[in-house]
Amino acid sequence: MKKESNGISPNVDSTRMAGQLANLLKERGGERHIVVLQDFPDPDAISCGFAYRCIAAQWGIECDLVYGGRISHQENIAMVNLLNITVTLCELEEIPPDRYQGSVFVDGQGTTSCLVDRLERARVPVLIVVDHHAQQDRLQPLFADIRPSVGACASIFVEYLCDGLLPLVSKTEHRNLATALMHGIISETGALIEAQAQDFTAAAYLQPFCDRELLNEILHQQRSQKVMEVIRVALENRVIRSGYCISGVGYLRAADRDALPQAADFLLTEEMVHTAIVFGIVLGDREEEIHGSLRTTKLTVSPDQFLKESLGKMVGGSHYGGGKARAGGFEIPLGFLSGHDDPDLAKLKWDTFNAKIQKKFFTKIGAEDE
Ligand SMILES: [Mn+2]
Repeated sequence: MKKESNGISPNVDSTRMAGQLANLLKERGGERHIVVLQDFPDPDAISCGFAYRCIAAQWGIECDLVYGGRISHQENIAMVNLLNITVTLCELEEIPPDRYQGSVFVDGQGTTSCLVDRLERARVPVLIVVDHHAQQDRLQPLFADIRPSVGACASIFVEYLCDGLLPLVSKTEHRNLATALMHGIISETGALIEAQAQDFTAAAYLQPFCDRELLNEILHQQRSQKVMEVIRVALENRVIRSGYCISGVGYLRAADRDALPQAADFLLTEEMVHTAIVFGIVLGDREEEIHGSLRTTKLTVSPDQFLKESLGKMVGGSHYGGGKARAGGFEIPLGFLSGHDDPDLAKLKWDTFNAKIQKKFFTKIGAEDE
């Protein structure tokens, strides 16, 4: 086993993965790839996309980091701006078939992106999937590295870096990359509390290259007034039963969607509360949807299972929600009921969905009539 200069020894298995990935990149040299991030990219996904772009550039591969929804969390906006990471919102209904020679999925397996169908219609081959969520079978990539045991997907990319795919040196781009990956690991693992051994190993490798001042600046963005307002409403509307705190916040703009997980994080800080769920109707570009966020500190609550069992499936067979350790989310399209209404009808619509969703969760918990 070879020893890196900083004392981190890569494991044999990951060295093999890095080798396979390098072979694939060599074959695909000079191409243009689309790196698909989830619709609402988080720091883990953004840093992985950035890492892939830097790695692939060595084989003359150009990459667009693309998402289909929105980047709304103040920390994520600060991250892409301060670390100079270009990410692109895909607004095209159809992706021109000759634009990309391959797609790459990081921190997801195609189930959290609205771009998958569009890429399939454009016949863009799926090249690579690197993820740390449970195995899903939506895509058939040429190269897959799926490791649910790792806390952050960013840690898998750090392994590739130190296994020789792109040894970091002291230059601005690498400083930004190391800082992005460190932010990805920290935010994905609840400030390292949920981190696994691989995540600490990765963080140790990044440490000499990471810019602490920049990281500090990213982590201490102040909340917008809108986010504060959503948190206030969430606090006011909350209902607590058996340790579950559930709150509907009504209508909110797509730009403020990220207020939902932030409100859930905040509600989770109350005494006796172990699980917080906050949801609202988000006015998207085309359609209204219910968006919700779940946060839990209880080991016996699996967000994925809880949301799937509480909310069930839509007509097409896919679930309304899912999650990972400690966190989850859900989206319910309003379909025919979507669209601007007069205030009375809008209120009626919200009241109905609010009551229905609360009932589903409280039934699941067995606390309907408290
Ligand atoms: Mn992740």
